[in-house]
Amino acid sequence: MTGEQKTWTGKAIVARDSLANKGWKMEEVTTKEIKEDELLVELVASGICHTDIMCGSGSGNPDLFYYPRVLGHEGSGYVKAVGSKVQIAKPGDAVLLSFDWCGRCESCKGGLPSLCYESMPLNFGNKVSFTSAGAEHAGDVAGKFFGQSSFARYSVAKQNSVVNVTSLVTSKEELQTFAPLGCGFQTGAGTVINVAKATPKDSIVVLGLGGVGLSAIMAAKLSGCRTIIGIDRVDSRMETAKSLGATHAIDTSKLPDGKTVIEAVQELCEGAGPAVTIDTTGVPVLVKAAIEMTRKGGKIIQVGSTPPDFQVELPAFLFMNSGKAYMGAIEGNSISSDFIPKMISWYREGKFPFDRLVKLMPAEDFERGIHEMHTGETVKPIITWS
Ligand code: CXF
Ligand code: ZN
Repeated sequence: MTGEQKTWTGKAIVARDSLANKGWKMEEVTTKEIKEDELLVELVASGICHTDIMCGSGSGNPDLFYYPRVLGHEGSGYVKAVGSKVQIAKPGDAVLLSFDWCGRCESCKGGLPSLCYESMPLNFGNKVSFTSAGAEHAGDVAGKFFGQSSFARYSVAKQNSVVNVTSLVTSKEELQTFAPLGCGFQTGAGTVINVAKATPKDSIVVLGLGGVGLSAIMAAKLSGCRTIIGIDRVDSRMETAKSLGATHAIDTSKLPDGKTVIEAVQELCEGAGPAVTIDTTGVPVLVKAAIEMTRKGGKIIQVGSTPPDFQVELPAFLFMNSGKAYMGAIEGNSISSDFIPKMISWYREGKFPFDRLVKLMPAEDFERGIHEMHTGETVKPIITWS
């Protein structure tokens, strides 16, 4: 490890119980010493993603829901110290946090680190990164969610979850705005570009117009898709989708009497349906509709987290005859160190204006950010640490 200082103390959002039980608290924690393949990052900002809320909201499955822990997996900051085997960054470098991958498994070796057998999807975290000094709660606190746990002023990050953007950012303020690139924006854009490989010949439907869905809309526009349909039930998001390139927006709360969302979509797509349908909602009724509305030979890509026990039932014979493919994708099949620089260059060219989706607020206001994300007032809350 380079540098003298071995541990850092600062604020973190510690989930001691589920969010619904008001179990997320701002506390002072001290980082554990970094290992040879880890970095100590001073966060300047963290994006809030639904996966943080999902993993910090439940109980029952101890692999998924355990406390106390620091969540957060979208983040940006500056490196304070690096372990002896870290090659990707040095103290002072600007970095974005994304997801961890092992580099040894068949997925990683095959260029699909987001499908890492060791680190993803739900085997992240559960490793101690912090100690809390608070008299009320002294003791160890888990970190390394997605390899890093970004909801802290100082955090320990596995080297593979870190992307060096020193040469790509111009200021601390810009670095703060870039915080969500490592998950939400990469997931939406990567699903269209890397998974669907959408082209101008394709019509595309995106269900759910949050950070992931609206990034998918921007990427569909970037890919020249001929018909781009956004579906949601929050008015302002419909407008945002259109201003980002959607050719149509469907408000499911305002469908004319008797018309289903499936009919509404198919009417806009030559009666046959879209070639690509991306579900970012995880809402069972919409997942079923997504599969049905898609044209023969089309792809349905599941990106939103459904309730864990929800099962999709398919009539196998008819489904075979439809030639459709229902598939899952995580993080848009992205290799973050390639895809994040690409998103930044599209942003610079005005083709991926993700800054229009974010709202910055002090880390102490995290509950407001979560609330505004749920009501639809804010697409992507970013909490700032300094
Ligand atoms: C997650 C969705 C749940 C599985 C891991 C990846 N994506 C973004 O947060
Ligand atoms: Zn996420």
